[in-house]
Amino acid sequence: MAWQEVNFDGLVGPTHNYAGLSYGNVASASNRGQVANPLEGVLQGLDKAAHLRSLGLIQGVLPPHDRPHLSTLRAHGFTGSDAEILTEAWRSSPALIANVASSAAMWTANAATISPAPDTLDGRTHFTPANLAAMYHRSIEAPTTARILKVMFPEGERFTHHAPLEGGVHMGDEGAANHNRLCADYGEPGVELFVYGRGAFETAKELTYPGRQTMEASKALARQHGIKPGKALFVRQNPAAINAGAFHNDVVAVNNKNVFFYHEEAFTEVPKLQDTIRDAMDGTQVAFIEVPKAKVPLEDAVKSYLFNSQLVTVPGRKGMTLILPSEVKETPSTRLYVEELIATGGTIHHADYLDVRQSMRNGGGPACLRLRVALSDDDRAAMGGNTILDDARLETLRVWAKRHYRDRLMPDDLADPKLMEESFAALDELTQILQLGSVYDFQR
Ligand code: SUG
Repeated sequence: MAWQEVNFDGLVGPTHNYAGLSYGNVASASNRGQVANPLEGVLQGLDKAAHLRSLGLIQGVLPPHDRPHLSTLRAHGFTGSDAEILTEAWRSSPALIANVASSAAMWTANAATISPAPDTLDGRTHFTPANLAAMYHRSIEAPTTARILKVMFPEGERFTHHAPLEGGVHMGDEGAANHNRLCADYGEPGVELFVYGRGAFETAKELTYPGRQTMEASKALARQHGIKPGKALFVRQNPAAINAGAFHNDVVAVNNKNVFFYHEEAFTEVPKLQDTIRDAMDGTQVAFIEVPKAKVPLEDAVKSYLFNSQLVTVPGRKGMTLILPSEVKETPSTRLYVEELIATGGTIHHADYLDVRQSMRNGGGPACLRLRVALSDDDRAAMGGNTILDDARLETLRVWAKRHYRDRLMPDDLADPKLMEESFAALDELTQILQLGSVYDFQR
């Protein structure tokens, strides 16, 4: 049976803006208050998806969430019509509106942690939506994510869904952005590497920025997914990386199959980590590509998002391919490093650069925008909805975006009831295109 890694890219939402909501995320803080262009953002994302498809990879999408999130405002005691709720909440707290109107669900690497069937004791693919407890604007994502994933991967003999972890920031879980899966091939049993920022019950004095994921949360995920004995590994992210702005591990490390590409300072005890991974891999060779700080300082890794690239196996292409944000080319140290990497002709043979600047300005690179799911052909046949792209669906989504999205948005525009109406109309139509049913609160 053929297995593939399918990337599900989050569509940039109609309320995409720069509100500076994520403390510890350098790009989010420094672009606060800039003019955003949601239309350009969604089209850049679709171009990325189209590029991966043109390489022969299977590409899906995940829809934006309904924003402003009126259910959250109702839960805060606001009453009346939708427009009255929005107006009154804005009068009471523009910051609350910025949070409940964020389009942050587009970074689907944070949507969930997924353990594919070959890794689990019951032979099913396990999904846990991330609680994203660390940031208020993201902590409201999980219920909608859960609903969407359940439509796409129906509960049953192939797929099973867990509730997001309870326990607030103590059980902070940021999903696949802190999770790597090493394997010989996608359908072979893998080793799952969970990366956390801090212990749930410690005061992490060495952190100046939040360690969003806790060790206890990572361990709970591995337990509830029933990962085979010895195949779940746990490693702490280097506090220096978090303090430099690597708020998720996928800002300093990425892997594909048996290749692990990471910055020298991503973890504290790299030799020990390599040994642990080698032992767990039971003879499958692992290629560790460690990028030295002498060549790429941590600051440049964070600024350029070198490691927030997608590392993919392209049918018919020798070696692996990095899908990189254009910022890597514009940062001298990372441009040079990638040139050298390709020239040595080791494991990674190709570098494709893409423009996802609308997302990058909020700290979301190519890898943040995608949720990876290893699926067999039979798994894909069992999926619900219609979220896998072909050329026609890509074109439909482009036309849909051009009809509904604005090309200019400032944080103050989030108070506009017309923007809310436009967004809900766009999403209502999108659920029909993607055949997802009524997944949004405003449809229920
Ligand atoms: O959670 N930015 C997101 C970026 C997420 C990137 N994802 C991964 N690394 N996988 C975050 O910090 C900024 C929103 C704003 O400031 O308007 C934001 O939420």
